[in-house]
Amino acid sequence: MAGILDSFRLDGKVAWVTGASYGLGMAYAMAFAEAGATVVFNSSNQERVEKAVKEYKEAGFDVYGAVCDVTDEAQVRSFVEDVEERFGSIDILVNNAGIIKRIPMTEMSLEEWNRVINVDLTGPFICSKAVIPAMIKKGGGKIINACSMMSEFGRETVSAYAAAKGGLKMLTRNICSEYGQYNIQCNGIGPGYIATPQTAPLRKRGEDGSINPFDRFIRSKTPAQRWGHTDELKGLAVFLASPASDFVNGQVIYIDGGISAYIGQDPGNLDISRFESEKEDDSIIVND
Ligand code: NAP
Ligand code: GCO
Repeated sequence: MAGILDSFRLDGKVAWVTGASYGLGMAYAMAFAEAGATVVFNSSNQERVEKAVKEYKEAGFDVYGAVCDVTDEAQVRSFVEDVEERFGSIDILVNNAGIIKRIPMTEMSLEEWNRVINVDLTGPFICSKAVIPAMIKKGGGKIINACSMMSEFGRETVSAYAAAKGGLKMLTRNICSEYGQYNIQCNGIGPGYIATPQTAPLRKRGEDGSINPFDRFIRSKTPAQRWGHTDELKGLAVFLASPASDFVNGQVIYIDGGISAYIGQDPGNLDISRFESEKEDDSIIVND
């Protein structure tokens, strides 16, 4: 008789993680491969795709990657057709690819605003639309959207990103509403503040090695007083991609170290001596 842990396995499934050349996407892809899935990924840059394929191989996973900009419907269609020919139709889609531009709203150009909305919200629409018909034919599927603290909260300089992530929460609920009858579950992962290239600028130390003021702020807002690590999100991703979550739909599950439950403490009262010796984050800072 199958045990409970078998319901977390992904054997025989084809999983597509968008934007998995590094960061959280790579963590999700590695986790899916470890759970038995055939994993494919895309990113917008050939060099970073090739580098990532090597990293997957070094980790023991044979992961297929190709360049595909999630905002380009023709590229997405061609990527999906290529994957279907090579591996079969896609059972699991993680709409992970995302960018952020930290600019005061009144100083943000329309082009900058549109780029963030296109990657973070329209991209998930394009990719979900490309895989849902085959999921319906196959009897079901899983769609997981990369939501955020900014699906719930605002903050200075991230207007486009927050608007996109708030919209992505509602797109998650709408895909659930429209396609749940076909055994498609669409849920969101809502990470807190996680150490990746996207957040590297927020942790960058001063010339004198002093802690970044935003780093201090986030630690004062997090009960554990630390940033999350990409590995800590793997379990939730596998859960939402697996049969274990077949009756979970339209939910955004926050994995944030408690930020969304805590009013926070005065950053000035934080004892930073505890983590001054932490190795400085060496994530690449990718300029999109
Ligand atoms: P990241 O380090 O910046 O990685 C973003 C990934 O998306 C990269 O693989 C990047 O690859 C790819 N990408 C960017 N634009 C793309 C496009 N147009 N088409 C295809 N791929 C594209 O970000 P992250 O921190 O891992 O975050 C991943 C997702 O989780 C994002 O949606 C982010 O908003 C969300 N999130 C992150 C955090 C956090 O604290 N880190 C918290 C909550 C939510 P290329 O550069 O090679 O294209
Ligand atoms: C920022 C950060 C956040 C995180 C994440 C939090 O500038 O505030 O980049 O937006 O990336 O989305 O959940």
